[in-house]
Amino acid sequence: MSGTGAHTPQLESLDASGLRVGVVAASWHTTVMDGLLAGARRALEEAGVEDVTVVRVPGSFELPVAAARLAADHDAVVALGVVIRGGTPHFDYVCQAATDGLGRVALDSGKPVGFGLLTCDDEQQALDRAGLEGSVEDKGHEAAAAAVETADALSAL
Ligand code: DLZ
Repeated sequence: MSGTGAHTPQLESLDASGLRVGVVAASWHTTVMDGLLAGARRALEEAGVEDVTVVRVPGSFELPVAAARLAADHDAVVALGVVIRGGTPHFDYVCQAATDGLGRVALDSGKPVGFGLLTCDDEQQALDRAGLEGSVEDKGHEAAAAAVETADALSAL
């Protein structure tokens, strides 16, 4: 997928100060994860979210179960992780399980789950998307912004 045509969130115009947002972050690939988490925190701050719970899990495979728990008592969830392709099919199984699981959490709970899971061929692709100095994209910020914007849209229905 390409970033062309990406939506630009107008976070400052939202009043998200009353939202409770849960962030679940995997722990593999520390530098990339630090960037994703910082980007998510920045987006939540820009939107005025004051109530943020951050939970760390070992790997991306564990994101859905923690997201499900957070969705039970938060208005929105942000899931952050990075999986880098190796020499075995393991990559495909972890990515598929995490993606399917997070989608299921969103639909089962009715709460938005911001999808900040990077699935990359190599570490450079992940660094390019991590919102770090020199990165071209900021996927942690994007995922948190999407979760908050969607929670806002749902609250108006
Ligand atoms: C096992 C594994 C591997 C090989 N690679 C990654 C990765 O690139 N990113 C990630 O978030 N997690 C990885 N894991 C760990 C699995 O997600 C999971 O934590 C373990 O299989 C234990 O359930």
